[in-house]
Amino acid sequence: PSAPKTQKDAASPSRKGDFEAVRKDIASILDQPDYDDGSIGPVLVRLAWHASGTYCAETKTGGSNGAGMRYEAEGGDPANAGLEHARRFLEPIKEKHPWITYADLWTLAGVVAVKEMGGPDVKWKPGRTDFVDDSKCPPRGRLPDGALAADHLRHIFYRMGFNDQEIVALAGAHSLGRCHSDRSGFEGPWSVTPTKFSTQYYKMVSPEPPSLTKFKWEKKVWEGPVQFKNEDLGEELMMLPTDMALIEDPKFSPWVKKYAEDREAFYDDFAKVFAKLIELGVERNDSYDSAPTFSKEAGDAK
Ligand code: ZEM
Repeated sequence: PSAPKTQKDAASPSRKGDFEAVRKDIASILDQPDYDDGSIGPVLVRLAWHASGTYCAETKTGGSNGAGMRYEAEGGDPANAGLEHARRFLEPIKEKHPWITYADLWTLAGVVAVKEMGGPDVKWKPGRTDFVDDSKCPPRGRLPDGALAADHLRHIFYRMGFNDQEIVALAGAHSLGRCHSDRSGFEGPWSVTPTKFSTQYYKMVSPEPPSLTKFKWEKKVWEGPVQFKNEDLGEELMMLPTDMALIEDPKFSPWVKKYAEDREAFYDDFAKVFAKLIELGVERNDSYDSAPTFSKEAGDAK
Protein backbone atom coordinates (compact mmCIF):
# COMPACT_ATOMS: atom_id res chain seq x y z
CA PRO A 1 0.00 0.00 0.00
CA SER A 2 1.31 3.43 -0.82
CA ALA A 3 2.24 5.33 2.28
CA PRO A 4 0.75 8.80 2.68
CA LYS A 5 3.06 11.60 1.63
CA THR A 6 4.94 12.85 4.61
CA GLN A 7 5.83 16.43 5.42
CA LYS A 8 9.41 15.57 4.53
CA ASP A 9 8.45 14.47 1.01
CA ALA A 10 6.62 17.70 0.37
CA ALA A 11 9.58 19.78 1.42
CA SER A 12 12.26 17.64 -0.17
CA PRO A 13 14.44 19.40 -2.70
CA SER A 14 13.80 19.00 -6.42
CA ARG A 15 15.72 16.51 -8.49
CA LYS A 16 19.16 17.80 -9.39
CA GLY A 17 19.18 19.28 -12.86
CA ASP A 18 15.42 19.81 -13.10
CA PHE A 19 15.72 23.29 -14.56
CA GLU A 20 12.14 23.18 -15.83
CA ALA A 21 10.97 23.07 -12.21
CA VAL A 22 13.17 26.08 -11.42
CA ARG A 23 11.81 27.98 -14.44
CA LYS A 24 8.25 27.36 -13.30
CA ASP A 25 8.99 28.50 -9.77
CA ILE A 26 10.68 31.69 -10.99
CA ALA A 27 7.68 32.43 -13.25
CA SER A 28 5.36 31.92 -10.29
CA ILE A 29 6.97 34.66 -8.17
CA LEU A 30 7.19 37.42 -10.82
CA ASP A 31 3.88 39.03 -9.90
CA GLN A 32 4.37 40.95 -6.67
CA PRO A 33 1.48 43.40 -6.27
CA ASP A 34 3.27 45.47 -3.63
CA TYR A 35 6.53 45.85 -5.53
CA ASP A 36 7.08 48.75 -8.00
CA ASP A 37 4.72 48.29 -10.96
CA GLY A 38 3.52 44.89 -9.71
CA SER A 39 6.29 42.67 -11.06
CA ILE A 40 9.86 41.82 -10.09
CA GLY A 41 10.54 40.87 -13.73
CA PRO A 42 12.44 44.09 -14.54
CA VAL A 43 14.74 43.96 -11.54
CA LEU A 44 15.51 40.29 -12.28
CA VAL A 45 16.54 41.27 -15.82
CA ARG A 46 18.81 43.92 -14.33
CA LEU A 47 20.26 41.34 -11.91
CA ALA A 48 21.18 39.00 -14.79
CA TRP A 49 22.66 41.93 -16.72
CA HIS A 50 24.78 43.26 -13.85
CA ALA A 51 25.95 39.76 -12.94
CA SER A 52 27.26 39.45 -16.52
CA GLY A 53 28.21 42.99 -17.48
CA THR A 54 31.47 43.07 -15.54
CA TYR A 55 33.16 40.91 -18.15
CA CYS A 56 36.49 41.92 -19.65
CA ALA A 57 37.34 39.98 -22.80
CA GLU A 58 41.03 40.87 -22.63
CA THR A 59 41.71 39.60 -19.11
CA LYS A 60 38.85 37.06 -19.15
CA THR A 61 37.68 38.28 -15.76
CA GLY A 62 34.20 39.17 -14.54
CA GLY A 63 31.01 37.90 -16.15
CA SER A 64 28.11 35.78 -15.01
CA ASN A 65 30.21 33.03 -13.52
CA GLY A 66 30.81 33.16 -9.79
CA ALA A 67 27.80 35.09 -8.48
CA GLY A 68 30.18 37.57 -6.89
CA MET A 69 27.33 39.89 -5.89
CA ARG A 70 26.89 37.66 -2.83
CA TYR A 71 30.00 39.39 -1.51
CA GLU A 72 30.36 43.00 -0.44
CA ALA A 73 33.20 43.52 -2.93
CA GLU A 74 30.74 43.24 -5.83
CA GLY A 75 27.30 43.37 -4.20
CA GLY A 76 28.24 46.62 -2.45
CA ASP A 77 29.27 48.35 -5.67
CA PRO A 78 27.01 51.45 -5.83
CA ALA A 79 26.21 50.40 -9.43
CA ASN A 80 24.48 47.34 -7.96
CA ALA A 81 22.32 49.25 -5.47
CA GLY A 82 18.82 47.77 -5.30
CA LEU A 83 19.76 44.36 -6.66
CA GLU A 84 19.69 42.95 -3.13
CA HIS A 85 15.89 43.02 -3.57
CA ALA A 86 16.14 40.84 -6.66
CA ARG A 87 18.45 38.41 -4.90
CA ARG A 88 16.21 38.24 -1.83
CA PHE A 89 13.14 37.41 -3.94
CA LEU A 90 15.06 34.49 -5.44
CA GLU A 91 16.19 33.06 -2.11
CA PRO A 92 13.12 30.77 -1.62
CA ILE A 93 13.78 29.33 -5.10
CA LYS A 94 17.36 28.57 -4.13
CA GLU A 95 16.12 26.93 -0.92
CA LYS A 96 13.71 24.74 -2.85
CA HIS A 97 16.33 23.81 -5.47
CA PRO A 98 19.53 23.84 -3.42
CA TRP A 99 21.58 22.12 -6.14
CA ILE A 100 21.38 25.11 -8.53
CA THR A 101 24.23 27.61 -8.37
CA TYR A 102 23.44 31.26 -7.74
CA ALA A 103 25.19 32.13 -10.99
CA ASP A 104 22.82 29.84 -12.91
CA LEU A 105 19.79 30.97 -10.90
CA TRP A 106 20.36 34.71 -11.47
CA THR A 107 20.89 34.37 -15.22
CA LEU A 108 17.97 31.95 -15.62
CA ALA A 109 15.75 34.36 -13.66
CA GLY A 110 16.53 37.09 -16.21
CA VAL A 111 15.69 34.76 -19.10
CA VAL A 112 12.41 33.61 -17.51
CA ALA A 113 11.46 37.23 -16.72
CA VAL A 114 12.05 38.36 -20.32
CA LYS A 115 9.86 35.53 -21.62
CA GLU A 116 7.07 35.95 -19.08
CA MET A 117 6.89 39.69 -19.75
CA GLY A 118 6.20 38.95 -23.42
CA GLY A 119 9.75 38.89 -24.76
CA PRO A 120 11.59 36.34 -26.87
CA ASP A 121 12.94 32.94 -25.88
CA VAL A 122 16.55 33.46 -24.90
CA LYS A 123 18.85 30.43 -25.07
CA TRP A 124 20.18 29.57 -21.64
CA LYS A 125 22.69 26.91 -20.72
CA PRO A 126 23.40 25.76 -17.16
CA GLY A 127 26.72 24.96 -15.59
CA ARG A 128 27.95 28.22 -14.04
CA THR A 129 29.87 27.80 -10.82
CA ASP A 130 29.80 30.00 -7.71
CA PHE A 131 32.93 31.57 -6.25
CA VAL A 132 33.89 30.16 -2.86
CA ASP A 133 35.16 33.53 -1.66
CA ASP A 134 35.48 37.10 -2.93
CA SER A 135 39.01 36.80 -4.31
CA LYS A 136 37.78 36.58 -7.91
CA CYS A 137 35.20 39.37 -7.74
CA PRO A 138 35.82 41.85 -10.56
CA PRO A 139 36.92 45.36 -9.61
CA ARG A 140 34.19 47.95 -9.24
CA GLY A 141 33.56 50.48 -12.01
CA ARG A 142 32.99 48.05 -14.89
CA LEU A 143 29.26 48.77 -15.31
CA PRO A 144 28.02 51.74 -17.34
CA ASP A 145 27.27 55.14 -15.84
CA GLY A 146 23.99 56.57 -17.13
CA ALA A 147 25.24 60.13 -16.70
CA LEU A 148 27.82 59.74 -19.48
CA ALA A 149 27.77 59.54 -23.27
CA ALA A 150 28.41 57.43 -26.40
CA ASP A 151 32.19 57.15 -25.96
CA HIS A 152 31.65 55.74 -22.47
CA LEU A 153 29.11 53.20 -23.76
CA ARG A 154 31.61 52.03 -26.37
CA HIS A 155 34.40 51.83 -23.80
CA ILE A 156 32.27 49.65 -21.50
CA PHE A 157 30.56 47.40 -24.06
CA TYR A 158 33.53 46.94 -26.42
CA ARG A 159 35.43 45.69 -23.36
CA MET A 160 32.84 42.90 -23.08
CA GLY A 161 33.11 42.18 -26.82
CA PHE A 162 29.92 43.83 -28.10
CA ASN A 163 29.55 46.02 -31.22
CA ASP A 164 27.37 49.11 -31.84
CA GLN A 165 24.34 47.14 -33.04
CA GLU A 166 24.52 44.89 -29.99
CA ILE A 167 24.76 47.87 -27.64
CA VAL A 168 21.56 49.34 -29.08
CA ALA A 169 19.77 45.96 -28.98
CA LEU A 170 20.71 45.45 -25.33
CA ALA A 171 19.57 48.94 -24.38
CA GLY A 172 16.04 48.04 -25.52
CA ALA A 173 15.65 46.35 -22.14
CA HIS A 174 14.91 49.85 -20.88
CA SER A 175 11.32 49.37 -22.06
CA LEU A 176 11.24 47.51 -18.76
CA GLY A 177 11.29 48.77 -15.22
CA ARG A 178 12.22 52.09 -13.77
CA CYS A 179 14.88 54.15 -12.06
CA HIS A 180 14.73 54.59 -8.29
CA SER A 181 16.24 57.73 -6.78
CA ASP A 182 17.42 55.76 -3.74
CA ARG A 183 19.30 53.29 -5.96
CA SER A 184 20.82 55.12 -8.94
CA GLY A 185 19.79 58.71 -8.20
CA PHE A 186 17.63 58.78 -11.36
CA GLU A 187 13.85 58.56 -11.17
CA GLY A 188 11.00 57.08 -13.19
CA PRO A 189 10.18 54.64 -16.01
CA TRP A 190 11.16 54.78 -19.69
CA SER A 191 7.85 53.40 -20.97
CA VAL A 192 4.17 53.43 -20.03
CA THR A 193 4.22 49.60 -19.87
CA PRO A 194 7.27 48.89 -17.69
CA THR A 195 6.31 45.27 -17.05
CA LYS A 196 5.84 44.41 -20.73
CA PHE A 197 8.74 43.58 -23.04
CA SER A 198 8.29 45.79 -26.12
CA THR A 199 9.88 48.18 -28.63
CA GLN A 200 8.48 51.16 -26.74
CA TYR A 201 11.87 52.40 -25.57
CA TYR A 202 12.98 52.92 -29.18
CA LYS A 203 9.67 54.54 -30.13
CA MET A 204 10.03 56.96 -27.24
CA VAL A 205 13.62 57.98 -27.76
CA SER A 206 13.38 58.22 -31.56
CA PRO A 207 12.59 61.75 -32.82
CA GLU A 208 11.14 60.47 -36.15
CA PRO A 209 8.18 58.24 -37.03
CA PRO A 210 7.23 55.81 -35.54
CA SER A 211 8.19 57.99 -32.60
CA LEU A 212 5.58 58.20 -29.87
CA THR A 213 6.70 61.64 -28.81
CA LYS A 214 5.23 64.86 -30.21
CA PHE A 215 7.54 67.14 -28.33
CA LYS A 216 11.22 67.05 -27.64
CA TRP A 217 12.78 65.54 -24.59
CA GLU A 218 13.74 68.25 -22.16
CA LYS A 219 16.04 68.37 -19.19
CA LYS A 220 14.15 67.63 -16.01
CA VAL A 221 14.34 70.51 -13.57
CA TRP A 222 15.03 68.95 -10.20
CA GLU A 223 17.63 68.38 -7.51
CA GLY A 224 18.77 65.05 -8.96
CA PRO A 225 21.27 64.16 -11.69
CA VAL A 226 20.68 65.28 -15.30
CA GLN A 227 17.92 63.22 -16.90
CA PHE A 228 15.41 63.93 -19.65
CA LYS A 229 11.63 64.03 -19.46
CA ASN A 230 8.65 63.81 -21.78
CA GLU A 231 4.97 63.85 -20.86
CA ASP A 232 3.38 63.31 -24.29
CA LEU A 233 1.81 60.00 -23.26
CA GLY A 234 0.15 61.48 -20.19
CA GLU A 235 2.71 60.47 -17.63
CA GLU A 236 6.25 61.59 -17.09
CA LEU A 237 8.68 59.25 -18.83
CA MET A 238 12.44 59.49 -18.62
CA MET A 239 15.66 58.99 -20.54
CA LEU A 240 19.18 58.87 -19.16
CA PRO A 241 21.97 60.84 -20.85
CA THR A 242 23.26 57.47 -22.17
CA ASP A 243 19.82 56.75 -23.67
CA MET A 244 19.84 60.10 -25.49
CA ALA A 245 23.36 59.30 -26.73
CA LEU A 246 21.91 56.40 -28.74
CA ILE A 247 19.81 58.72 -30.85
CA GLU A 248 22.47 61.44 -31.11
CA ASP A 249 25.30 59.15 -32.23
CA PRO A 250 25.40 58.57 -36.03
CA LYS A 251 26.37 54.89 -35.69
CA PHE A 252 23.90 54.03 -32.94
CA SER A 253 20.87 55.95 -34.24
CA PRO A 254 20.15 53.82 -37.37
CA TRP A 255 19.71 50.83 -35.05
CA VAL A 256 17.34 52.76 -32.79
CA LYS A 257 15.21 53.58 -35.85
CA LYS A 258 15.37 50.02 -37.13
CA TYR A 259 14.22 48.54 -33.83
CA ALA A 260 11.49 51.19 -33.43
CA GLU A 261 10.02 50.00 -36.74
CA ASP A 262 10.79 46.32 -36.73
CA ARG A 263 9.58 44.44 -33.69
CA GLU A 264 10.68 41.08 -35.03
CA ALA A 265 14.22 42.26 -35.72
CA PHE A 266 14.46 43.60 -32.19
CA TYR A 267 13.13 40.41 -30.59
CA ASP A 268 15.52 38.25 -32.63
CA ASP A 269 18.52 40.47 -32.00
CA PHE A 270 17.72 40.91 -28.32
CA ALA A 271 17.43 37.14 -27.87
CA LYS A 272 20.86 36.66 -29.45
CA VAL A 273 22.62 39.43 -27.60
CA PHE A 274 21.13 38.66 -24.19
CA ALA A 275 22.14 35.01 -24.62
CA LYS A 276 25.67 36.21 -25.46
CA LEU A 277 25.70 38.52 -22.43
CA ILE A 278 24.83 35.81 -19.92
CA GLU A 279 27.49 33.47 -21.37
CA LEU A 280 30.31 35.94 -20.69
CA GLY A 281 32.98 34.55 -18.39
CA VAL A 282 31.23 31.21 -17.88
CA GLU A 283 33.37 28.38 -16.61
CA ARG A 284 31.14 25.41 -17.12
CA ASN A 285 30.70 22.47 -14.78
CA ASP A 286 28.33 20.00 -16.33
CA SER A 287 27.55 18.26 -13.08
CA TYR A 288 25.16 21.22 -12.44
CA ASP A 289 26.17 21.11 -8.83
CA SER A 290 26.25 24.06 -6.49
CA ALA A 291 29.14 22.47 -4.60
CA PRO A 292 32.19 24.67 -5.07
CA THR A 293 34.46 23.57 -7.88
CA PHE A 294 37.06 26.15 -6.93
CA SER A 295 39.23 25.69 -3.91
CA LYS A 296 42.25 27.51 -2.63
CA GLU A 297 43.75 24.22 -1.48
CA ALA A 298 43.38 22.71 -4.93
CA GLY A 299 45.24 25.68 -6.34
CA ASP A 300 42.21 27.20 -8.05
CA ALA A 301 41.17 25.04 -10.96
CA LYS A 302 41.04 27.12 -14.17
ZN1 ZEM B 1 19.88 49.51 -17.32
N1 ZEM B 1 19.67 50.92 -15.87
N2 ZEM B 1 21.53 50.48 -18.03
N3 ZEM B 1 20.17 48.03 -18.66
N4 ZEM B 1 18.30 48.54 -16.57
C1 ZEM B 1 18.69 50.96 -14.93
C2 ZEM B 1 17.60 50.09 -14.81
C3 ZEM B 1 17.43 48.99 -15.61
C4 ZEM B 1 22.03 51.69 -17.60
C5 ZEM B 1 21.66 52.36 -16.42
O1 ZEM B 1 22.47 53.36 -15.95
C6 ZEM B 1 20.49 52.01 -15.67
C7 ZEM B 1 21.18 47.94 -19.58
C8 ZEM B 1 22.06 48.95 -19.89
C9 ZEM B 1 22.19 50.12 -19.16
C10 ZEM B 1 17.77 47.36 -17.06
C11 ZEM B 1 18.34 46.53 -18.01
C12 ZEM B 1 19.49 46.84 -18.72
C13 ZEM B 1 18.88 52.08 -14.09
C14 ZEM B 1 18.00 52.43 -12.90
C15 ZEM B 1 19.99 52.74 -14.55
C16 ZEM B 1 20.55 54.04 -13.95
C17 ZEM B 1 18.45 51.67 -11.66
C18 ZEM B 1 17.57 51.99 -10.48
O2 ZEM B 1 17.61 53.16 -10.05
O3 ZEM B 1 16.86 51.11 -9.99
C19 ZEM B 1 23.06 52.12 -18.51
C20 ZEM B 1 23.87 53.39 -18.43
C21 ZEM B 1 23.15 51.17 -19.48
C22 ZEM B 1 24.02 51.25 -20.67
C23 ZEM B 1 23.56 51.09 -21.88
C24 ZEM B 1 21.17 46.64 -20.21
C25 ZEM B 1 22.19 46.17 -21.23
C26 ZEM B 1 20.11 45.96 -19.67
C27 ZEM B 1 19.63 44.57 -19.92
C28 ZEM B 1 19.80 43.94 -21.08
C29 ZEM B 1 16.50 47.11 -16.43
C30 ZEM B 1 15.55 45.96 -16.74
C31 ZEM B 1 16.29 48.13 -15.52
C32 ZEM B 1 15.08 48.34 -14.61
C33 ZEM B 1 15.34 47.77 -13.24
C34 ZEM B 1 14.21 47.96 -12.27
O4 ZEM B 1 14.47 47.79 -11.09
O5 ZEM B 1 13.08 48.27 -12.67
